[in-house]
Amino acid sequence: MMDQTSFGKMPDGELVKQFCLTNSHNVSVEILNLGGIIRRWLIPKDKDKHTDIVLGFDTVDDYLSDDSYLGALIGRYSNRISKGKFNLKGIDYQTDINLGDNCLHGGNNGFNKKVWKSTVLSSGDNPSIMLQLSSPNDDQGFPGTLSVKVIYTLTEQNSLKIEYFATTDQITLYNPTNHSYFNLSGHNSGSVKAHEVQILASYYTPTDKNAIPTGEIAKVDDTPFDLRSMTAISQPLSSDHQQIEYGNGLDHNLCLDSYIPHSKVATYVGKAVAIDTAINLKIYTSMPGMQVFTANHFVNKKGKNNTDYQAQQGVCFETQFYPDTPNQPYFPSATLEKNENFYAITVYEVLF
Ligand code: G6D
Repeated sequence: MMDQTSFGKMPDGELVKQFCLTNSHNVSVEILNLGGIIRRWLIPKDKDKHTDIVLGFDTVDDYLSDDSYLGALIGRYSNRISKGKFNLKGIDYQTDINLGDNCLHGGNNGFNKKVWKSTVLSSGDNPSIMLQLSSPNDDQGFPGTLSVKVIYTLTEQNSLKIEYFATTDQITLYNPTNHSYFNLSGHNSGSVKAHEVQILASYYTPTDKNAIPTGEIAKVDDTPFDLRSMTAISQPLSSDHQQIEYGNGLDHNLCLDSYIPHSKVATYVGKAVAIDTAINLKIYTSMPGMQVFTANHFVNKKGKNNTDYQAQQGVCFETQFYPDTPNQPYFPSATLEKNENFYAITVYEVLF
């Protein structure tokens, strides 16, 4: 089922629409055409009650003034590019700088702040919405006109499928993700420290104190990033490992063991479980990396239903290419060639 409502207006008056996708098990996902934001994800509980498993806001202004990308589609480049600089085929580029002296999540006016063209693809079983965006040449300093399409589908197996498509008229970078903050006990239930997680990654990319990768692809063995067996999030968060100190918690890219270049198949890469609600989230993707981030900087962030979000109130599983890839020759390439057809898929399956 698909229900379309008005969510609000942009400063220039453009309408922001909300699409509520509901399946036959009464799971609902609310998606905005602003930034492709996942605003609510409702898991049925008792009669007429539900658990909302993602953090979010209640107004357009809250989303436009947010610096944490709650629920948003990210582009052109998820995570960081060191000093916003990179070179493609001998040409140097400089992107917008919006975090220290680096570029984060495609610059200050990234895809999360854009109103995407929206088309309902299916309003019956497996409700589906297509969002499209044309990013012009030199948008935030990135080369080429990039035509992007993202299709969200809520399946009868309680999975949200996110498919990314893109083409460009000249060589560029493209590294998309969705930046949802999950709390499987409920967005307003406090810390996710008691969640248990598993991530099938034998390596990770250590960073400097500004979250820029050193270039090393390091083994997770004997580090807080070894999440290959179910681990309470509190465990890595309580580590005195230098990388945890740099991130002020978990805020690192894990190198997924399943990655096969140019694969179009979403492979199981991990899961999270809330012990109190027994809600499970399984993650599948075709992408090479996943930034695991525990909202370490939140302080009284006013969210939905007047909830104050604090540090570690959500956990992100941002499937993506590695950070700063254009400057790291040994990282899987995030370069998109002229007229190449980009495709990536991530699936979040909820069991309850
Ligand atoms: C912080 O380092 C983190 C990023 O990974 C995250 O995406 C952002 O907050 C919202 O900068």
